[in-house]
Amino acid sequence: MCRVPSVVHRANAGQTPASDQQRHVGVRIGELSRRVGVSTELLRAWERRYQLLKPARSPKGYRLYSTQDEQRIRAMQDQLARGMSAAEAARVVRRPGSADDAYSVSLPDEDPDAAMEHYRALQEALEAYDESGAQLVLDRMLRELSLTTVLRAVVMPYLADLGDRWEDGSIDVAQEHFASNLLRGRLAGLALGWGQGVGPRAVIAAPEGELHDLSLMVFGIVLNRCGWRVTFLGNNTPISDLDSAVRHLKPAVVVLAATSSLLFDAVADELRDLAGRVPLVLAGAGATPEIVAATGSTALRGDPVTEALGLRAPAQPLAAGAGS
Ligand code: B12
Repeated sequence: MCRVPSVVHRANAGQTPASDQQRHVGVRIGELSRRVGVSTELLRAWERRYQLLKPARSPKGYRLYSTQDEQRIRAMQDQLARGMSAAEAARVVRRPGSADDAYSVSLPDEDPDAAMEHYRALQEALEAYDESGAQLVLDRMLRELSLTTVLRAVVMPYLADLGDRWEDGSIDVAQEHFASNLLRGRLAGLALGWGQGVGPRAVIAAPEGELHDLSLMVFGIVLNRCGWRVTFLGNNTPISDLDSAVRHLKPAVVVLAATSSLLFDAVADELRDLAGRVPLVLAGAGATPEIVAATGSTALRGDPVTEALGLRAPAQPLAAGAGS
């Protein structure tokens, strides 16, 4: 399922479109809208008029949108940017073997019912501050589902929902902190030894001011399972210190993630300089097309698991001077 061939970019060719059966626990429309930068009204219109989205239902009847829904919207945005009408774009995106596939990595073992059951058990334990209960659910999940399914179909949607419910006041900061810290501990366990091996090295970090690093950890864990060596600098990394690490380690790629483009903007000159010496990839909601163009970097627009499965190592050695 992993790809580690020639150049740093999305691996699109030869992937199978994900079927409806492979769809999994998802996010609500507000979170989907935030991720893709499309209003909820427009998303509803695309769902209604073009059947672009195929949400599942939560036990309470909320529509839950999957990674594949998110990918279809991104493909739709690409088609619209090429000047197509919405109806034409939707037709292209829905067509088998189309642009939609370029954003899909099928995870055939993703079983929506199994994932949903684990998701509910995890949510119940975490939000009751039941540490041992939550650890047992995670143990069971890791025995019964693949790692990519646990991360992509349970942990990430759970984190997104946690944020939604924190925002609307249905859980408080204490519950959010308890849950995200417990999950962070488990991710740290899964990450053990990710710097070892003989594969290409990726340096992954979040820029100064960014405290969110769980998505980067998920990305690094899957990347390592795909044969990469991962050097994780974590959140709030000053750009000068990132630069020192890059000179020392001479990685094949540097991946930076941020929730806001302002954090990339603040170090845009330094990022442009870095991108001249090493393949630089920006990710997360902060990786806007503007900052990507301004810094000469590339972007990963999908979720951390899908993107880690598709990341390719560069064909060229580092530019002269990268390690000096
Ligand atoms: C846990 C959490 C925290 C923890 C972080 C702990 C940690 N070590 O990471 C703490 C408590 C520190 C925190 C702090 C804050 N948080 Co917070 N947090 C979250 C929460 C619940 C989960 C974050 C997470 O890991 N998500 C999992 C990732 C996978 O999902 P995602 O971030 O949506 O990313 C998607 C894409 O952008 C992409 N992606 C993201 N990163 C990467 C990286 C790579 C490599 C790739 C390929 C893709 C990728 O993949 C995802 C799926 O498509 C989110 C809710 C949410 N929706 O995510 C809020 C959330 C991110 N936080 C939010 C806010 C507002 C804050 C605070 C400002 C709160 C405050 N008032 O203090 C601070 C900001 C601190 C700072 N300076 O950074 C908002 C951000 C809104 C915005 N657009 O900016 C969110 C969305 C909550 C909400 N619904 O309002 N937070």
